[in-house]
Amino acid sequence: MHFLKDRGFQHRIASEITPQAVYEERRRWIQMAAAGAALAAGAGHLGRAHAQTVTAPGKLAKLPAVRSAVAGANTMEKPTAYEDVTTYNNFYEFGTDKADPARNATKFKTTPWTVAVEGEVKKPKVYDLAELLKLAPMEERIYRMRCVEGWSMVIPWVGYSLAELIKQVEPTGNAKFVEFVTLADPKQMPFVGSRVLEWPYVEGLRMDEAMHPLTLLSFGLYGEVLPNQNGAPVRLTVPWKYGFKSAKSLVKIRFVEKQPTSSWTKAAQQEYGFYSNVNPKVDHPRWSQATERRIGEGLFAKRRPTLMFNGYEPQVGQLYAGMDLAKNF
Ligand SMILES: Nc1nc2c(c(=O)[nH]1)N[C@H]1C(S)=C(S)[C@@H](COP(=O)(O)O)O[C@H]1N2
Ligand SMILES: [Mo]
Repeated sequence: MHFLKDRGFQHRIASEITPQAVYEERRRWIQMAAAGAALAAGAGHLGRAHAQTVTAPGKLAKLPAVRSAVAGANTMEKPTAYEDVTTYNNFYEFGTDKADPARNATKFKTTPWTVAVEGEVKKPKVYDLAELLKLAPMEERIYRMRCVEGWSMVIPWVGYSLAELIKQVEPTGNAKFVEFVTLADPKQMPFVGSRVLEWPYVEGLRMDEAMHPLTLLSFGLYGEVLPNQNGAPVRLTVPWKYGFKSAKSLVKIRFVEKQPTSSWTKAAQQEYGFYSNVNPKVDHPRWSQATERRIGEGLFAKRRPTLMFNGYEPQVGQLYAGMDLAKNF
């Protein structure tokens, strides 16, 4: 794998992060050292571009990555605290309260793990997680994440473009859409079987959306492997669409001719469409989508304006040229 050496991270301090961030990080580091915290845990994060906020506690395996060169892949916005990213979750297989996934997924077994890639492809294959981990260089991507419920976060993911995997399996001319199927194991997931949604959780993308370099196959966040509650061991991250399109704990990726029906579309067709592009001008039938609450800013903080395509319009706008976005919501 293409791991960046610590020296590389040091270099990034000088070249890429703001003096304010450097200051904050140094102060945090001094405090940590003074408190007698294990330097081994802190030093690895010292040069991370986003380390001015909260770093991962270091309980999970490290997943080093190089900063992504993909256009638009690294917002300068402050990442949401690790604590919030890993305790305020939507992962209905483990419960419907935001705190449920972190509580109920502690024993979730993610090894062994395979992802079957099949359907309209010349080279279908069942990938072992180890194979997926080394299929392409790991990149860090700091994306905004906007949930359809009206809140948002900024999350530093680790992964690579889904396009890397798609190229390996060589889709046929009939492949027009990609369907993503996630694990549904009632033995491990207490809410699978409940009637909130149809299981397994299914999502889909149009082929050009799946091939877009911003569409990420994610294996980690904050420089470590994914916590179970965030969709370990591998999930999708589509930053310009509402969060529910980013299916967690993937077990199958299927190339198909017809537009797949998402679990959320099945549950409420008039509320959750296939595209689900973030759009401040197209409201949810039950609430406005014009603004959002940024998690971590507190309940009294001013709501932020929601950006067209979640701020990724320069990168993805042309995918929808000429489309009626109110109709194709
Ligand atoms: N399998 C599965 N994937 C899922 C969900 C889910 O309930 N089950 N929830 C979705 C929703 S609504 C959101 S907002 C994001 C949340 O991702 P996060 O908890 O890592 O922030 O995951 C998405 N992926
Ligand atoms: Mo969501």
